[in-house]
Amino acid sequence: MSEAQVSKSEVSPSLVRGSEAWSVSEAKKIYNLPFNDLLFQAQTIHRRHFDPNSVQLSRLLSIKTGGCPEDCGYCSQSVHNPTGLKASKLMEVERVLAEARKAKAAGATRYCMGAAWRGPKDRDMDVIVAMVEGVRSLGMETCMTLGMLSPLQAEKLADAGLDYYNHNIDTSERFYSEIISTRTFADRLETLANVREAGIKVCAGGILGMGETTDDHIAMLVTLANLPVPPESVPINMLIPIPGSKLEAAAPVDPIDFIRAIALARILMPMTHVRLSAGRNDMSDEMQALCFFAGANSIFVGDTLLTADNPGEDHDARLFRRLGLKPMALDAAE
Ligand code: SAM
Ligand code: DTB
Ligand code: SF4
Repeated sequence: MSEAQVSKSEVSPSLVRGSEAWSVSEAKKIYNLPFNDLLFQAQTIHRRHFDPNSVQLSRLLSIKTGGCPEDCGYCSQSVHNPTGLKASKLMEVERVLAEARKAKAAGATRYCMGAAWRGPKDRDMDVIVAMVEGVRSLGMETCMTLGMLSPLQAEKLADAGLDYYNHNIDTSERFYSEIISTRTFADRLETLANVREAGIKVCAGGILGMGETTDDHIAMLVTLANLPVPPESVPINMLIPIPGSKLEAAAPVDPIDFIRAIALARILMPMTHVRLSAGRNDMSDEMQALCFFAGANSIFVGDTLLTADNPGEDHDARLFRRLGLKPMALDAAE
């Protein structure tokens, strides 16, 4: 059993089927527990594996913005979405390192670099490798999200010392084609397999609030939990509706459903860092507090994500004070 896997015996026996893979019906039973029972289960499991008052801090940087050929309906950076975003070229390594130094000084332990690509071109790999090496030498964990990766590209990133690769499955297999047509759910799983095979830690999650059902939330989390090795990090994003994108008018997700999904992620993947990811700007402090209680233990800090707004340092510092939370130290974040 891998480090990220945990036996089902940790969940109340009435919820356990006995074999190792989670079934959708088991997950549904957990998801539909009375809210207090669900949160109690999630918090109990959370405490077995983590300090319940520590939250891992990651910082994002868009190293190549806009002009992306993929048609992800939610994204500000797709050429298929007339969002008015200005495209830019791949950033220079020195600029990336200057930003990473600032993030470290502000308490972030993981630096995540994102590019609006279908996948990296081989000609970009040397610059990407230099970014990974440079950020690592600052003493931060490194994460990249560059789109699809071939086995060879994954190996190159692993050799550079990349700690994590983010590639989201985004939603359930059933709902996926409603959101993206230029690459398939199976393509996503293939990149995740290439990343895992290369020995890089996996960060994979999705978005809630794109018009999917709660069954899609459950199915997405079961797919993640049943990967041969579950992801070390699972970002749960709440859709940021981007004006001009296909999903600009999507009905917002019910906050209680969102919190239930966080709790289910914690129960299905007890040792994973569950990140309360995009969309915190549209969440009350009280909703975020319930997400932490349900088992979320990672956030993005800083006033921007890739292109969209995030609560700034002051707001998060106040939230942490109000809740008695502290930033997770790097050794506990690994
Ligand atoms: N181009 C790369 C890719 O798609 O793999 C990396 C960057 S992409 C922006 C990373 C992830 O951010 C997406 O898979 C999606 O889950 C999330 N995301 C993008 N736009 C979002 C939005 N408007 N609201 C919430 N999450 C979003
Ligand atoms: C993830 O799941 N969320 C982050 C990260 N992985 C790369 C990205 C959120 C993007 C939010 C929209 C934007 O900033 O454009
Ligand atoms: Fe491109 Fe990633 Fe945005 Fe999809 S989510 S359009 S792949 S940048």
